[in-house]
Amino acid sequence: MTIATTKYELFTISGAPRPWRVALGLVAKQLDFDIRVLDGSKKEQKAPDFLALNPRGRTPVLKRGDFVLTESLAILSYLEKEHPSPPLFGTTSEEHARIWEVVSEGQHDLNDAASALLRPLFFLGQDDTNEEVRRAALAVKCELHRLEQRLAGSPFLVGMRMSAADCVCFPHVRLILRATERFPEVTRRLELGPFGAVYPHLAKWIDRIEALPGYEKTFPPHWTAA
Ligand SMILES: N[C@@H](CCC(=O)N[C@@H](CS)C(=O)NCC(=O)O)C(=O)O
Repeated sequence: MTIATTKYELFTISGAPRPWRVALGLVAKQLDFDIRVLDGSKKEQKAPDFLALNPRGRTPVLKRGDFVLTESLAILSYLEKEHPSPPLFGTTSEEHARIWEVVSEGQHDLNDAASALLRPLFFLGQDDTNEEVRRAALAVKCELHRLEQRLAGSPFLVGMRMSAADCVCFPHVRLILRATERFPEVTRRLELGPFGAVYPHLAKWIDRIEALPGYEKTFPPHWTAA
């Protein structure tokens, strides 16, 4: 089979940050793709037909014909090789390295900080009276402050153009914004909101990415249904 002409299929779970990274990469590269949303509450990612694609039972999975790939960063890297323009990993060595620097921070520091805050807020019904929530909010503020400083000097996290750094960090930041929308009082007491007032550059960056043609396809369906 010639996979070059076959449309991409992206398997995701609504609101899950790692598959959202890939969806943004596909949108940034203006690639056509079908999105297959698995129901995490029904554990569809652990069903036999999905385990046949990814034995770890996780999303994202990108499928193109017979070619199946897991791991968000590997998929972004694959898309870059397949479709070099527009680039997601820069054009110079310095830019390439800087993008990887922010990608790595997003993958580890931002991801860990955001998960530690969002899990208790969204899934455990906790609030700012909880010591762990307050500690997690401090780590999140530290990460958001770093990103805010970057965006004070350029429209995207690394330079003038959307890169893999934006694809990786955006979903985590958008989920934090979602928390400030869902829990305005709690997040205000945690000094994370109102988001646009506390993080004006991040808010404009979110608007910039949300204005990309095709962005709406990446948006978690259950957020619009709610
Ligand atoms: N290192 C993987 C992590 C993938 C991952 O943890 N995916 C989550 C969604 S963000 C998932 O599918 N979780 C479902 C589960 O573990 O059952 C990547 O970057 O793609």
